[in-house]
Amino acid sequence: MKLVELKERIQNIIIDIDGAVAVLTMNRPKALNALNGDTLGEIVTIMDCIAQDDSIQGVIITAEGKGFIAGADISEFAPLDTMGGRLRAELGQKACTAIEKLEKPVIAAVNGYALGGGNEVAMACDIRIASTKAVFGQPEVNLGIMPCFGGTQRLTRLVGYGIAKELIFTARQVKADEALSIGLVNKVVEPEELLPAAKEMMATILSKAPKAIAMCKVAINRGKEMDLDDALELERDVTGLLFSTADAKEGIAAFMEKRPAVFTGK
Ligand code: CO8
Repeated sequence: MKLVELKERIQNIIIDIDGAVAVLTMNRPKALNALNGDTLGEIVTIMDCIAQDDSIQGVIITAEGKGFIAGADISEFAPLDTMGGRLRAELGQKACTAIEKLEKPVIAAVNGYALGGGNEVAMACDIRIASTKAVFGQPEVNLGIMPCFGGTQRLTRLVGYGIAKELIFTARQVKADEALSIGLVNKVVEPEELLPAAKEMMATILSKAPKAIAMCKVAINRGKEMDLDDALELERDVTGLLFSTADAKEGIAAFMEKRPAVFTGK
C-alpha cells in the first residue's frame, strides 16, 4: 500500500507528503501527544508502509502544539498488570525499532517536550534537530517505572553510561542547548526554523544515492551491536552490494567525467 492511501486510516498522526518526504506530525496536542496504544500501533503501520513505498525516500517526525511527545500515555497505565506492562513495553519498543530499522533516513524535528517515550521515539530517529523550546528527559522513575521503549539502551549509546544513568536516575529534564552539548541532538534552531531546517537537511541527504544512504544506516545501526571485526565485515559486505547498483556506476562515472551525478535510486 502507498502511504497516501494510509492517510485516512490514521487518527493520531497527520501524514503530509512533500515530494519524496513523509512529514509525520504527532497530533494529540491536548495530551501533549502522549503515546497511547493506538498511536504506537499507528507508528508501526506507517513505518511498515513507508518501507514498501518507493515514492517515499525520507521521513521527518514532528508534532502539533507545545509538546513533541510527553511520553507514553500515563492514563492507560493503571489497569496494566505484569503481562500488560510487558506487552505495552513491547509495543513501544516495536514502534521505536520500526523507525530505527526503516532503511530510509528519519529526522526528528523536536518542537517541545520529548519526555519518556517521546525522547525514546526521537532517539530511534537517525538525526535529531531541536527547537530552542525543546525539553528532553526520561522521567519514568517519578512514576515508579523505567524507560522501556529502548531508553536504557539508546540513551546510553548516544550519550554514554555516566550521563545516561544521571538523566535516568534523577529524571532531570534538559533543555535544547544541554541536549546539544551531550550529543543527544545534532542541532538547535529557533522554533520557526525547525521544520525548514529538517527539510533542508533531508533534501541534502536525498540528493545522494538512496541505496548508499540505506546501507550506511544498516552498517551504522547493526555495526554498533557487533564487535569491530564483525562490524567491519558487514561494512565490506554492504559496500560490495552497492557496487552492483546503477547509482554507484553513475556516481563514479559522473566524478570521472567532471559532471554532477544523476541518481535514480536503482
Ligand atoms: N500521558 C498522558 N497525558 C499526559 C502526558 C502523558 N505522558 N503528559 C501530559 N499529559 C496531559 C496532561 O494530563 C494534561 O491533560 P489535561 O489538560 O487533561 O489535564 C495535558 O497533557 C497538558 O499537560 P500539563 O497540564 O501537565 O502541561 P504542563 O505544561 O503543566 O506540563 C509536562 C508539561 C511537564 C510535560 C507534564 O505534562 C508532564 O510531566 N507529563 C508527564 C511526562 C512523563 O512522565 N512522561 C513519561 C511517561 S512514561 C514513558 O513515557 C515511558 C514508560 C512507558 C511504560 C509503558 C509500559 C507499561
